[in-house]
Amino acid sequence: MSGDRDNKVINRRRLLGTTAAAGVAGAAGSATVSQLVGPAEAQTRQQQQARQQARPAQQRYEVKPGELDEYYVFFSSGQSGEVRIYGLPSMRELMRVPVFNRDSATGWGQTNESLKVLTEGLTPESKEYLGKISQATFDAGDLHHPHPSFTDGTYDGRYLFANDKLNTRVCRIRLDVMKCDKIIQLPNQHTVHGLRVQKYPRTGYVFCNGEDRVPVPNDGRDLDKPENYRSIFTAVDGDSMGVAWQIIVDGNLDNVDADYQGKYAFATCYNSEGGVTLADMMAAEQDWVVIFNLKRIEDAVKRGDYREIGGVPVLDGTKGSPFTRYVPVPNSPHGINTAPDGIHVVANGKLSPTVTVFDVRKFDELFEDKIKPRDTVVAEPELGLGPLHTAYDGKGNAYTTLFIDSQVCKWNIEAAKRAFRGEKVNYIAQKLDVHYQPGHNHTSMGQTKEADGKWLISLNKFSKDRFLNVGPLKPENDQLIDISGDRMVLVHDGPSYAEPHDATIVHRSKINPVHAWKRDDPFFADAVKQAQADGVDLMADSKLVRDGNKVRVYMTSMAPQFGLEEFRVRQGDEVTVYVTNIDQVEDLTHGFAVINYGISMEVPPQATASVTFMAHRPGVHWYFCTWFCHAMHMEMKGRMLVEAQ
Ligand code: CUK
Ligand code: CUA
Repeated sequence: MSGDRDNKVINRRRLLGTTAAAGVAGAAGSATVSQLVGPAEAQTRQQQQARQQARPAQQRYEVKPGELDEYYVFFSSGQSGEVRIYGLPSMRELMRVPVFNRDSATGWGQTNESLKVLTEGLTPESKEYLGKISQATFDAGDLHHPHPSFTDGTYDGRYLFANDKLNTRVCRIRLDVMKCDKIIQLPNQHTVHGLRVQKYPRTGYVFCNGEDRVPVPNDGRDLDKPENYRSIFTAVDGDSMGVAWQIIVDGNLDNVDADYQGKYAFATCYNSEGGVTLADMMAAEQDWVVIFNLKRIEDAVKRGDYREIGGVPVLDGTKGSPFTRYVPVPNSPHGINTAPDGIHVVANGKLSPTVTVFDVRKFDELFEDKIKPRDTVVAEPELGLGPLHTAYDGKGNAYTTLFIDSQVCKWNIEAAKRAFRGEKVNYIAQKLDVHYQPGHNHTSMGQTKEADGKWLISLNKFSKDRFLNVGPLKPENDQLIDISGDRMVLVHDGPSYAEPHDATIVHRSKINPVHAWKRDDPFFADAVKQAQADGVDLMADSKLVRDGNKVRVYMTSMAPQFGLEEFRVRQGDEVTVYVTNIDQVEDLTHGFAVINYGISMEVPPQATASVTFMAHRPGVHWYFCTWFCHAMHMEMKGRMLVEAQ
């Protein structure tokens, strides 16, 4: 047993550099690295690298003190459960938006306002489970894919949507205040992995890939009958944040994207085998991309041509259905990305060194059964080992991450199509080493029709030796690459905490956040309503309202003073504290925290925040401001006096 375990402890570099490569090369038909890149290129790679290092960037990437970045980057944080906002090209972290995590600074997961967002969209099954373990909500998540809303093929600055792979949730972040305002947990589906939004005419739909296959409903039936497991694709309505429809498919869904015509969504599928072990899932030589016909699905939903399961309409999109088409592609595809030309869609091979290029204009004929599924494929270039995701510059070039080769491959779509038709042409423009093992990559505005071809970031899963050693757990490495010239030039290494999967680079002209909250904001409307009922003017009054053993404490905050310097409650009271920040000054955030009660929350300018807790411990408990707001910030405090009962 222990010997067995020892055998499994494999050096990471070896695992990634040798074992995985051998496995993949095997799956790809025994191609070696030199076969893939050509012996000449393998030989000159070192010289090339030296040249790459020496080559100057075409664009300025230093952002001097006091200067502003040209782009926002919305990074996911994987198992940290939050969204992070960076500036590009500086790669400075500007803000974190807590979503599926519990956040100490802001009180996300503790304040009444955040708990409403975190609980109202849970399924009845989850609410029951959480009740049994005395938890209000899940306090962990796995956020992979952050994507802003579109109007007419480009970002409109309204929302950002993201998935939670851990608890099958989808969130919406308001880009005016950079806070999450809606979370929905999807019924029937088991995890949400791939997530992209409708690009045209607008978002519209948020497309959510169910990755794992389970019995539907998943209530204890068919445990040992994997052949009865199903995976589900969901379209969420981005305006109402409700489920518009779901559709059952064959195979595990991985990533998804949508067209620029508003007609189709498409997802990569692996495990066409329907296996439940690694060996089973890798058995077949081919998996597929599944294409969803939105119009046909919508018509069926209108006709009532569906089953209602878990309170939502569920359609059957398995093989042979009118709603879907399955296009065979090499084993275990991963990312799928629509090009800004509105025509090409690339599915990335992962276990195959190839990517598969589709022409969306052929999908109409495919659904009319005038052509075969593979007739929609217009190129299948061989790029290198472990292609995972592809980004675009809007000039006809594509940039594909090669996980195992630790490279980004720049290639030309038209040239790849010519090669596919049998011409002898070299479609690979350049391979750039990245450090190390890239997953997603993203170009500036590259996911829109306004791709500008300026910057590329490579989100690398390993940093290894690129930073000072911080112990066994190391940061990821998000690298910035200048793509404005003929050649890619690496300009910046950016360490990041666990674990960005995906990112979106949005030009700053698209986003216009406010500086202070508006008093009529729906985010704290419940507090405003309660205050009205209690005859309290939140902007002026500080007082305590007793309602049996429930106590509502209202106070203003204005640097450096809370509206109340003390309040008195009885042991066992349920206390709700509402703090309203009446400061008008930009960036003047206060906080409210209670010592030895674990209570802490942010109160930004012109906002009201509230928190409810039990006054269990008698005695003197100081509350204080957590945000350094004034020269007298240390004195911004008061006493909660809890009388023993
Ligand atoms: S996935 Cu992580 S590298 Cu969740 Cu988009 Cu491809
Ligand atoms: Cu208010 Cu510090």
